[in-house]
Order: sequence, then structure tokens, then C-alpha cells
Amino acid sequence: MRLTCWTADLIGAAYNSGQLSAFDLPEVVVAGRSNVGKSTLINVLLNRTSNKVAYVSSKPGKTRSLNFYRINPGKAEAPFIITDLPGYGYAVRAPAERKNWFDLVNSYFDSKRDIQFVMHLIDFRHGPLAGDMELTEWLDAMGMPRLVIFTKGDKAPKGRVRGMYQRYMKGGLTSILPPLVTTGRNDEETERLRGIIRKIISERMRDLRVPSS
Ligand SMILES: Nc1nc2c(ncn2[C@@H]2O[C@H](COP(=O)(O)OP(=O)(O)O)[C@@H](O)[C@H]2O)c(=O)[nH]1
Ligand SMILES: [Mg+2]
Repeated sequence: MRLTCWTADLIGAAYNSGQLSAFDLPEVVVAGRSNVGKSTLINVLLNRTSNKVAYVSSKPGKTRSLNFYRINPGKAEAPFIITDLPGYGYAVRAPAERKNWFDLVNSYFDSKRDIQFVMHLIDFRHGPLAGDMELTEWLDAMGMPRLVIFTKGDKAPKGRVRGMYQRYMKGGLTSILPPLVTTGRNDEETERLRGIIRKIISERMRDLRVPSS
């Protein structure tokens, strides 16, 4: 199996809507509850096990900022941005903090940006929780394409993975493509995800090309 090599630079962070920078590149968003594995997935996509790009913590609610990573996928492919949203749903959060989260994320989606789709991370062990359903409804109402990516698939008993997956899907979980099950490791599922991102970004670039007359 050939694994892709992407590199990245952290090019911006915002703690409030006034700090949101605009970039002239397509964006792919990573969203999910606190501690679901957003930073881990970004590091895995970049094949970083040590020297991590995105900050990973075992304590929920650590990343309160929205972070922009510029991805340089290689010579033949166009660069794009991965946006790491602050996590939601951490129980002990104060109302003021929740409001800050909403204001920041709402301004982000409201600003003029070339957002391609949202990778909605859901813990495979729990399936979609209340906060995940709220995000789903919100994104659907915006008409924002959403790809479900399960995390921590490695923590579910092996023999139950298929059954759990089917149960979530029967429960009405929607996604632009069949949800992936990731494990926090650079494996075939990660490579499949890179392929999906690559395809969406390249098709978007094709759409933007001025037709020759
Ligand atoms: N076993 C396992 N652990 C994971 C996985 N994804 C994340 N973690 C762990 O979950 C914790 C939170 O991860 P992090 O990426 O910081 O979550 P974030 O708050 O969504 O950015 C860390 O201890 C990670 O090592 C996964 O797929 N499998
Ligand atoms: Mg994080």
C-alpha cells in the first residue's frame, strides 16, 4: 500500500470571530465533540506520529480555538486548507463559553469562504449524541455537505463493529458518502479519506477553470 505524503503549516488561529482570517483556498472542515479525535485525525492525515502539527490532549475541551492548516499535498495537486473547529459538547462548559463557541463557528460558516465539505467526527463507541444531531441539523439547514467519519473504531470490540455500523446507519445517520471508520492510525481507511478529499478538491478546481473559447 502506498501512503500519500502531505505536509502542512498552521497558518492561523481564531479564538473569536474578529480573528477569523480569509484565505484564497478551498477549505475542508473538521468538526465534532471535544475529545472525539479531530486533532488526531489531522495528524494522521499528515502522517505525523511524532512532531505533531495539531495539538492532541487526553483532557476534553482543550482546543478552544479554530485552527487553519494549509495543506501542501505535493507538486501535482492543489493546496487547500483544513479547518479544525473547536469541539462542542463538553459537559462542564459554562453558558458563556457555549455562546462563544456558537458565535465563532456561526461567523465562520457565515463568512464568504470556499468551504467544500465538513468532516463530521463521531465516536464509534457511542454513535451520534445530542450535540452531533444538533450539528447535523444545523449543517443540513445551511446546505453544507457533511461526511461522517467515525473515530476510535479500534476501541470497539472487533466482532461488533459491523453490527454497530449497521445500527447507526439504520438510525438515520446521513452522510454524503458511506461513513469511514478510523482508528487514529495511518491505515487504508485514512488513505481512502485522502482520496475523497483529493477528489473533491480537484473537482472543485476543475469547476473554477475558465472554459477556453
Ligand atoms: N484509540 C484511539 N484513540 C484516539 C483516536 N482518536 C483520538 N484518540 C485519543 O483521544 C484523545 C483526544 O484526541 P484529540 O485528537 O485531542 O481530540 P479533539 O479534542 O477532538 O481534537 C487523545 O487521547 C487521542 O489519543 C482513535 O481513533 N483511536
Ligand atoms: Mg483538538
